[in-house]
Amino acid sequence: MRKLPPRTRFFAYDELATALTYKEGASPFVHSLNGTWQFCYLQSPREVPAAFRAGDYDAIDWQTIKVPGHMELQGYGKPNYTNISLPIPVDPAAAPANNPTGLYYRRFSCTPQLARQVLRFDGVDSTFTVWLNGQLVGDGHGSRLMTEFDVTDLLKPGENTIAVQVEKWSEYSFLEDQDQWWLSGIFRDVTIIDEGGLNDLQITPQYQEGQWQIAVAVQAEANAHLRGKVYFAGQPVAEAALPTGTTTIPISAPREWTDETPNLYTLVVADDAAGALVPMRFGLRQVEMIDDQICLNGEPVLFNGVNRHEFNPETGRALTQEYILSEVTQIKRAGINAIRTSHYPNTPYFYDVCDELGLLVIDECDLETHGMYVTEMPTDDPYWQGEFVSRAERMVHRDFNHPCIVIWSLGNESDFGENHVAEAAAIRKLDVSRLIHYEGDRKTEVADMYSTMYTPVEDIEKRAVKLTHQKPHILCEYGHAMGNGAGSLQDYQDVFRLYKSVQGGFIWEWKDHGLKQATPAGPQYVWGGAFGEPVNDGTFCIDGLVRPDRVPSPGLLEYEHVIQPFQFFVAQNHVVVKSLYHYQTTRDLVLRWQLEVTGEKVAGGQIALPALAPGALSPVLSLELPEAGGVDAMLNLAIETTTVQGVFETGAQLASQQVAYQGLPAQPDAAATVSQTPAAVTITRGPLTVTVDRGTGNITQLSQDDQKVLAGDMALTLDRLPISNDMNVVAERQKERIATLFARCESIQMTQNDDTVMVAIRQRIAPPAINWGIELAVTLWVGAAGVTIRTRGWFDGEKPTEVPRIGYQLPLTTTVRTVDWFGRGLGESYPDSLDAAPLGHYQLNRDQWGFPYVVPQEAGNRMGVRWATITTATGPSLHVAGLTPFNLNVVGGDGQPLGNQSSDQVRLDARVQALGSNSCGPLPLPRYRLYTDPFDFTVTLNLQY
Ligand code: IPT
Repeated sequence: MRKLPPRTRFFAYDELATALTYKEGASPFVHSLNGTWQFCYLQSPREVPAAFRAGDYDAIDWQTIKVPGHMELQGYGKPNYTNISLPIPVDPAAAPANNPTGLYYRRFSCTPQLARQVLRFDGVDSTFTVWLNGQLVGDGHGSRLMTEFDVTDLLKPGENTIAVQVEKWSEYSFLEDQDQWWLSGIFRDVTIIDEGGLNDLQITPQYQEGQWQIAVAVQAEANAHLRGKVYFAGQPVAEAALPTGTTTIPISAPREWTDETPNLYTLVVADDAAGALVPMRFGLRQVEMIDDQICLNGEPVLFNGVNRHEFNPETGRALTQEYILSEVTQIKRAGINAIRTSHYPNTPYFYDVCDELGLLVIDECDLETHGMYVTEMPTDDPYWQGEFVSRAERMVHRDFNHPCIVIWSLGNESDFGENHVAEAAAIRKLDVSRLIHYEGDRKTEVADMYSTMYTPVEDIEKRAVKLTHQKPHILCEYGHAMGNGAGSLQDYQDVFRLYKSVQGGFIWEWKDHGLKQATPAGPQYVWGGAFGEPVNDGTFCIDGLVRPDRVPSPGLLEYEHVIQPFQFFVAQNHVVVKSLYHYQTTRDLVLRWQLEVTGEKVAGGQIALPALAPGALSPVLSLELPEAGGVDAMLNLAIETTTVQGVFETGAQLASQQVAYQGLPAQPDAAATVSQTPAAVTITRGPLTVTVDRGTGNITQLSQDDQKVLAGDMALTLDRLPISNDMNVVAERQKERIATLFARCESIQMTQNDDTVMVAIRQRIAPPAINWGIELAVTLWVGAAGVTIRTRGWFDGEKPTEVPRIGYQLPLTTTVRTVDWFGRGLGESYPDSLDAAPLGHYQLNRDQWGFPYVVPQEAGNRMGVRWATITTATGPSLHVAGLTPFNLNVVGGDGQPLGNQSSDQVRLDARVQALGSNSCGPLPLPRYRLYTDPFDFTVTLNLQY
């Protein structure tokens, strides 16, 4: 058999220095057959002249073609773009009678130097037959897979000839119906390689009992004596003899590979008898499921990914190394950490770049049968099983050693059936060190993760909260970036960050695949139909984050901002930066800031950021801000590099954020102290003390010089007394159990400087018995302004559609005496009843606050409040300021309208429900209703005498 079984793709070198460069062009054992070939374009294989098969090449009337390249982009036939539909009859038993066929031929000289010569095709679309010096070598298929032939006995020293016949359509076209241009020909490298005694090499990194090692599986000629030496940064770090079979080599002082720390080792296999050195790079990284999460080196992964087709607007899927390097660099610079090779194994060099730059790859099998749905999918048909399996095996063998590949994908859009089950089994037999993905496997029978496409945010949330023990969810496609789009990327990212069972996704897609064409109006990018194709899918190939020329669209800028690796927490002049990295400790970064009032810069500066461990908060950083803020004052923050870091130049911006700036409080500096017990965190600053319960995450006490203000938790609540116009919805509300919510603290993180403390709390609030809840991200600042609380919340599960209010309830130890406020007044206001309540500065005593409805019910809300001072019968008064207008109300401690209660409750609400007149008329108009959308509000509380 001349055709070699699938194996790892490797090259031999004659010197260590060139072997370590990993540049195949530097090896004397690599003979590229790329370049200009003679070419003859025919309408069908039936037209192939007998002279060609007889090896009489001079008898043929040749034109020329560039290899690698596509026939259709060099004047031979036309491109055709389809997404799902097949442009030929859906009949795999017969290729169409009109089946464009290209005959390729060239002379080359090559002097064999080592024991064996292998002819390697990296990609030919869709089937081919090859002859060397007029002798039949064999045939190949699997357009995006490698095919190798042993040609040792056919090559002659000096001049040789090679001839290849390529057919555009074959039965395999039905398995290669990806959403792309149909482009055929020899579109990847053709090479003859000299080889010594090594036949195959698989390196599996293993982490066991705190120690890294590699398992090196070698297949070699019987008489070969191979030695392996491991290099890191050019220096040898380990070595071992490599007999056929598996040898384990421990690696001491390990430098792990992750997408953030792409440390690469090179194993150089020396075959002294042959005088050949085979370098193979690897990375120390372990992919595994821990606690139902996809983990890399023990840490859960969040995929901030893109789907990437191989595409160049002039050369189609024939890409140069320079083009691949600059494109993957652009992807990495955007902060993207993962690529799905939609929907086929890529040009081999792509994985070298991902190994070097640090990108997590889902390597997808060259398999999509989408268009066959009109007849019958081949998924369960035994006829196709061998082909399904061998495609997967060829991918895994070829790409086995790349650390960047963390997941194998069985293919795309091919339903799910027995042939996928066989495919997955074949992959697991070859490689237990990676996970398996297949979106069509909805019940995750063989896939390690639940993968979906374009799932609405609400549906992701519903599953996320359903079960603790379930396979993780990833979105292999979402955010359809066709034209102007995609929207809601931040909404997706919030959900990815909130729920541990959701591990991110991959935008569809990286780039527009518009072909560049000369038109009377000059060169233009064209889409399906531009070549008169009767079956085409129009503009569905123009759906990327960048244009065909890789100019970023606004969609990419949005995505970059949404996935940026830092989060900013800000209160007044204080900033805390959180690192969202998983593996790297930051270095050489500055926080640059600028204050703008009505868009004009009034102050600015920069602060060096201390090194931040993964996931860590910075200390509280104080900015030298002017005292005055106001509604038009905006603080712009950015994090920049001060040295070259990987793909980032000095001065590169890694993250940015804008926040409103309200000005500085007048209070003096004071020392802040934190005391912690297993039950609570207590922060004291000057006379103010704030206590947070570690179990619930709620503030349980606010006190001034030991005078306690709260009689119970300051909890986020949703209920209020029903009004008469609620009479028809009360029963429903009871079923939703909004009045009895349980709070649970999921995490609490703290940071501080001398006079300010920040606490970041994650909470979950949920009713008993039924399936919905609210995820809360609360940041609490104790500083000169008092306690600033930013609360962001997301409803999830089978959530109620509407709720009566969303906000904090502060049960006081005493009663309210007076309320002084700036907001709507003098009387109460609700979203659909506020015309008689203009904004102003008002003051009322407790007995004037709520309207005494004859039937007791909700009353007294004031909308649009900017600040309020609430004095009490005994103890300190409470001052509240909102970053944006909030709702204020005072009711009795028992939740009833104010009367003769002995203590009261203050409510600070983000939003309240409207009134309507549904007791005998309509519900509130939709535009006034309080839907259970995500919310975000900030209030600052201070106590004073
Ligand atoms: C999905 C395909 O997987 C992808 O290749 C692309 O065609 C995308 O649609 C549309 O641009 S499949 C679709 C049926 C959701």
